Amino acid sequence: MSIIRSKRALFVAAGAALALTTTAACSSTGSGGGASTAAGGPKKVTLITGVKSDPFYITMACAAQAEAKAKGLDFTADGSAQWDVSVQRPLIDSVAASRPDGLLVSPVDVSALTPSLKQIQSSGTKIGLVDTSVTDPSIGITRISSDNEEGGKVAAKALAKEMGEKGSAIVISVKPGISTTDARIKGFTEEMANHPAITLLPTLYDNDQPATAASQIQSTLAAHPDLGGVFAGNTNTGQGIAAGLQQAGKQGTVKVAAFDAEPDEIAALKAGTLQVLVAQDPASIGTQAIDQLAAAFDGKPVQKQIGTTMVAITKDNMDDPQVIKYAYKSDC
Ligand code: T6T
Repeated sequence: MSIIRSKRALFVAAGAALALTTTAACSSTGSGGGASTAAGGPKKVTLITGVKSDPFYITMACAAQAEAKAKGLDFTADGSAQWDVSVQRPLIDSVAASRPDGLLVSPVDVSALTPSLKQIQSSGTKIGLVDTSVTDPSIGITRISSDNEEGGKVAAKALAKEMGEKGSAIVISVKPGISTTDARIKGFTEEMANHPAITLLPTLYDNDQPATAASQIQSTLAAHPDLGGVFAGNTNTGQGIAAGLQQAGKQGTVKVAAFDAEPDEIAALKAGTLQVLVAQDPASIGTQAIDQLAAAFDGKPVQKQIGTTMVAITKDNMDDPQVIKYAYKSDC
């Protein structure tokens, strides 16, 4: 077992299973029970995720719902139909009208939604930022996410090894201005600089559309026959790249490290089209977010920043129950 420590993460390599755990940036207690409103009813909590149909967010919402029930909170969840500010903003603004006691939200942009969130927060709703966040530090009583920069580094190290430390590689992700995927690209790019025989091509963005990612990987293959590796910034990108490589007959030849572990990515890993999945722990994000809101409702200390676990899943370790338990769900 080798342990690699980074500024916020303990990186534990056990065989091929790599687990990354991070600890809260500040220590505090806080997991109070659900409190009632002044009117005597249960506190109302709303969750708004990035994309409602995304297994990462479904897994998060299922866990948040279970924890909210255990804490006696009145919980509702919703999410955008697609990764788009103009779609998520009306959802967030409708929360303002309902004035919940707590709002958990994954903002699809680091700044465009801040005015709406500021207005909701100033009216007394306690906000928790889950997964993605915003650059304005005044928003949110708690921020809970994976250490995405470290996850990008994990992906780069694994991909360089899969590529035999040579050839061209490319990053395909969602769009600029998303806190999580931007951090992954930063970590990946910084780590790739330590692998000088690998040429990193300019990053491409697919707007979270698998079909776009599939077409992008095929045109990249046509322009760069020496393409040896791809980093997919999230689930839909991973799905699209797997499909594109299959269509080009390059599955298994071009190595892929992808973030996340939704069912299609797990199937692609089994089929050998994807080689490494950096799985997050969305269930822990959802559970801990509810716990922090409940603590706030009870007047107990709240942890401002919480980092959650990531695990690198490969064909060699995916039968290990301690690893595959991080696979995402498509329903509760
Ligand atoms: O990778 C996750 C999430 O962490 C990211 O912020 C957006 O994409 C996902 O939801 C996966 O599609």
